[in-house]
Amino acid sequence: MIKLCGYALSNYYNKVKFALLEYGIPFEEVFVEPAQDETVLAHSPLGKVPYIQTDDGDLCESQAILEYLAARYPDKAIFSRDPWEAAKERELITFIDLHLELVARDLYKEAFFGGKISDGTRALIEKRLTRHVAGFKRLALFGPFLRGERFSVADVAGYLNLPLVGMATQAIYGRDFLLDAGIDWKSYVKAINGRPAAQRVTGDRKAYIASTQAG
Ligand SMILES: N[C@@H](CCC(=O)N[C@@H](CS)C(=O)NCC(=O)O)C(=O)O
Repeated sequence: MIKLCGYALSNYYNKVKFALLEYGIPFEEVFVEPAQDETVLAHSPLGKVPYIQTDDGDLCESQAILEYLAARYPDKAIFSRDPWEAAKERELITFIDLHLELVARDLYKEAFFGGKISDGTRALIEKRLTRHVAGFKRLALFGPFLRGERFSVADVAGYLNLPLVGMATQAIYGRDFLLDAGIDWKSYVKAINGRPAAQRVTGDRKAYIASTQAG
């Protein structure tokens, strides 16, 4: 059985976990925190989570993992069977993970972890995100899902990453760049919250946060 290694605070761990649950692929979770030591580096070359362990070996990078799962379990139809639709799902995931979340990530140190970012970083990220949010708005349908009426794998990335972009920009700039651009990510998240896979992922994240605060 696939072992999913990482922890419930990680949005990319949760992206893979959501997909495994949503598409009914059996897996077990192994608690691993990111680290620059050999215990993690031996499995995930940058010391990041998530990674999976399979009979063939280790695999990191959440999108590579989703692509592997899609190829390994074709009957689960993780991506749409229609090639165009599947490509549009991949396009959206790239926008969310690369053009939005990865850019906003440079804000997290100050937005979520009590650190400080430089004025240069603040200005650079504002410029980049403003352009990328506008581009994403042209692409995403929000009907209510990213591709329209039907939930797709793109919504797995959207559910986990759009709130981080909204909350981080709110914390640093005093305005939520997504809401400001007319992207109502809060209603979008609500539309997905009812899914059992989303409930499990969100419940586990909250339980993890509560356990760290208690201890
Ligand atoms: N592109 C990677 C990103 C993974 C990632 O950044 N994971 C974070 C946790 S959410 C991590 O391990 N950070 C530790 C580090 O960057 O050293 C993916 O899609 O899996």
